[in-house]
Amino acid sequence: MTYEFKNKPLPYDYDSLTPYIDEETMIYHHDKHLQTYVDKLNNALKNYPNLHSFTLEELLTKDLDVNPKDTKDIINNAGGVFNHFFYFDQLSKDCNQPMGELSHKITTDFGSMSSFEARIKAQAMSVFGSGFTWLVLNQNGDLDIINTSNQDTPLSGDFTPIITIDVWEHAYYLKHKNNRSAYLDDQLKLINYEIANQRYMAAK
Ligand code: MN3
Repeated sequence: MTYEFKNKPLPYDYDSLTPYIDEETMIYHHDKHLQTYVDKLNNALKNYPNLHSFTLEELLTKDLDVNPKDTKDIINNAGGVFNHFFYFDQLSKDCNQPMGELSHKITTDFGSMSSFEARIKAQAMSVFGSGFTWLVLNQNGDLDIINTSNQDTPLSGDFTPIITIDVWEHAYYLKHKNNRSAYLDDQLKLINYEIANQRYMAAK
């Protein structure tokens, strides 16, 4: 996908993640928050036809030939779109068991599935302000858990993302209020490990 960017429909119904994430949260998160990043990104790119053939990944990793005052606007909003596509694509109630080679790799690198879940939850609890927590593959071919701030992505570093958790309050405040811990427990029941395994196989 390149300019002009469009919001992707969710690959499932807005209410299909209940009771872990409620329908209203999904409607606001996808139709309002994500749509705003899409609109702002298109607006920021409007006057840069030299960037209209760039994918999100290219916008986020290449040196952009733009007026320096516009760089942040483009990067922040491209990050917002990338992060949310990545997040929404991997949510499901039905594929919550680790599978394939990723399952073995999680056990090898973290000891067990439960210690992996404890690690990623603790990392997400430690996000100060707004951001995302990621399971990534690092350059040594090992799994790592990292945080990014605001709408930064792991793409600019030396990582390939496998799983992400949106830790912005807009991802959970309507249902879980200020209880991030309860949100994360619910979130861990929604990881689509079929998608995660596909991402891992493509990355390694
Ligand atoms: Mn979000």
